[in-house]
Amino acid sequence: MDLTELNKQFSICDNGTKLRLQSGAGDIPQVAIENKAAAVTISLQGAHLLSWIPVEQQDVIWLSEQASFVKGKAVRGGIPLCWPWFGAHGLENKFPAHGFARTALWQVVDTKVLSADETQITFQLQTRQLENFIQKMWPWSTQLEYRVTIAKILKLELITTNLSNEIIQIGQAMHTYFLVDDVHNTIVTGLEDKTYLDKPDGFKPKIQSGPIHFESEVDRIYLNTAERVTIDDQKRKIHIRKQGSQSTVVWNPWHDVALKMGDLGKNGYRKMLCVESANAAEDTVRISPGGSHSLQVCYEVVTV
Ligand code: TA6
Repeated sequence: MDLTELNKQFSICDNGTKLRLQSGAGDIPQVAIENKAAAVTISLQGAHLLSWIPVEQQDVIWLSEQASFVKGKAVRGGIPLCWPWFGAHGLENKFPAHGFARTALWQVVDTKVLSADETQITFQLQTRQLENFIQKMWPWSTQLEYRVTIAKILKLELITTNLSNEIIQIGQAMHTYFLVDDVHNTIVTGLEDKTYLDKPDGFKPKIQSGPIHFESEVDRIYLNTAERVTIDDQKRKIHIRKQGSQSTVVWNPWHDVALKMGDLGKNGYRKMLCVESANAAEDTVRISPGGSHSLQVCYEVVTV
């Protein structure tokens, strides 16, 4: 990827807005964007957002101090895009967990200044252009467009367009790792009384009683959940609103699982919490030939 050429086409330097493509860790290209309201860094591998810092805030996104930046390897933290399946593949256990979009190299196709405090960048991934081994896992020609609007409220939209002649079925998630002050003192509201599938207990269905507290491993898919969810770590609240998603995943591996995973960093589990806007479990999306599906998510931070 020729960064000079990309910068000629897409860089911005305009009255407080700066957008620049640069070489990131592991020599993986990334884009840094800054305007009057916020700053982000997004890796082109996976169109993976690594950081979102609204003005006068600390980062809203957690990135492991032990995250490895290696071509073709998923990064621990940030906002991985799980697509075209969520979790383990339904039939083939050799296929990578959470699909292949998070490790593929995406193209930048558009950058725009919407105002002094709102900048938009669009990434694209065409499955037809990917390596043969990926096309064997996913033989349907599909286009993904990921539009990120950097502002006081971060807006993310992932549009899947089916370019094949068959109906396709996808699962997906914005597998966002939020930075929390301490997960022990953090609660999640908005999922009360909802049914969830409890992964550590063999995906047994259970009912959520009250807000979610974190005292041990939590790995759950909440079903039929389209409403606003809030993370409250006693220092700030993060509101999550979404469209095109009927399931919400809440995950913290806790101490022992984190230790086995090996890339969460010392006590990293205390500082991270994944609340994922998903199409997971029974909530898969069927898209007709020529049709599209849009998953939209926005994050807003309110200081307590
Ligand atoms: O979204 C929760 C989850 O599916 C967990 O079960 C957990 O293992 C996690 O994602 C991380 O997956 P990864 O493939 O990134 O190691």
